[in-house]
Amino acid sequence: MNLSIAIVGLPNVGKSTLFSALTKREVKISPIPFSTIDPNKAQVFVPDERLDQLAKLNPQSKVQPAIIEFVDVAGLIKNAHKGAGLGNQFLAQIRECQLILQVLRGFDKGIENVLGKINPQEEAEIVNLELLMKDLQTLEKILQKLEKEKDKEKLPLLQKIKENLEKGVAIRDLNLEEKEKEMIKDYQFLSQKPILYLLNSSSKESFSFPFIDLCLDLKEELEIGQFSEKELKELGIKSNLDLVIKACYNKLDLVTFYTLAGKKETRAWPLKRGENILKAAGKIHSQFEKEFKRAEVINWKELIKIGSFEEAKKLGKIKIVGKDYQVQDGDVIEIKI
Ligand SMILES: Nc1nc2c(ncn2[C@@H]2O[C@H](COP(=O)(O)OP(=O)(O)OP(=O)(O)O)[C@@H](O)[C@H]2O)c(=O)[nH]1
Ligand SMILES: [Mg+2]
Repeated sequence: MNLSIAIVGLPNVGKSTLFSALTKREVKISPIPFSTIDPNKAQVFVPDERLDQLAKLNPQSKVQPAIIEFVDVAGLIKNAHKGAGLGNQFLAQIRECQLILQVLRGFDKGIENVLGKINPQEEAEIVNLELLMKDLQTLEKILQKLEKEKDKEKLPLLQKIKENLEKGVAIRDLNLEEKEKEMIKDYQFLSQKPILYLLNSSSKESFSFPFIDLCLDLKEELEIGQFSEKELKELGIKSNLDLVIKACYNKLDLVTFYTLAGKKETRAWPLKRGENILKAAGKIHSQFEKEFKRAEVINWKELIKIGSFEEAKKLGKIKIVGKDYQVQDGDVIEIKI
């Protein structure tokens, strides 16, 4: 499964600028609203200091960070769910993603502003409402079907969700139980997806919006990307894009585990928090999942302190675990088949 993040927002807020800065891809960036029509997609490595330290234990090994995908979605405006602007098509693209990253306009120079003013709060509300309305449309169809089938299990839950959506409450704010989340998982409701807010501005000071998670000058970030590491050092500037990637990764509610592949490859893997080691094994190779016997596990920090997996074994510091073991963030794992 790809871990995908949808970059969403009103037209001309800097979504493609962010995408290009993050992924180093050249895409259409233009002052004309609705420049992006077909989504841009690209993968980026997740910066990880723990992986860098682990890699030093086996300097010959290939280093493979975890990967996440960003999707630059077309701009949306009020009533997009009814077809306004570019309409409905972008909503399907968000459905495929696990996280929404909304870019909010904070810069106010020269470029047409579709909203007519700088107002991050209103931009956030417009997008939220569109997600909600789209969910309501989806829900109507599901309810019709379930009513026909005289479903007893899901109907009450979906009716509760519908009532809340009608009151303007997003599914992510409903505090659903795990069991309930599981029941609606396959519908991939848009307003259930976690959301992060990024203000495109050099300073957060003129805005008092506590909901804003990140504040970056995206045009500047794109320009910084043109410089080499050496030039950046000389100029005394640095990119803040790592903060965006890390914030997204953290918001996806994952843990990271590591493998050393017999010193050949030091690799970071994302796993949903709470999943067991059999799932982790399946991520590495389907054969590992099928033929899993046991696994050897040590925390990354402890491994670094000791210096090698073999030495840790001699010292009795490696845990032997079975298939139900719940993977912990920072575990270094070796699967035995
Ligand atoms: N001054 C300034 N201009 C910016 C900034 N970020 C983006 N722009 C400009 O704003 C215009 C729109 O940027 P895009 O990245 O194409 O915006 P978008 O959100 O992808 O727009 P659509 O694809 O039309 O929805 C471009 O001319 C950018 O150069 C910024 O931080 N400051
Ligand atoms: Mg664009």
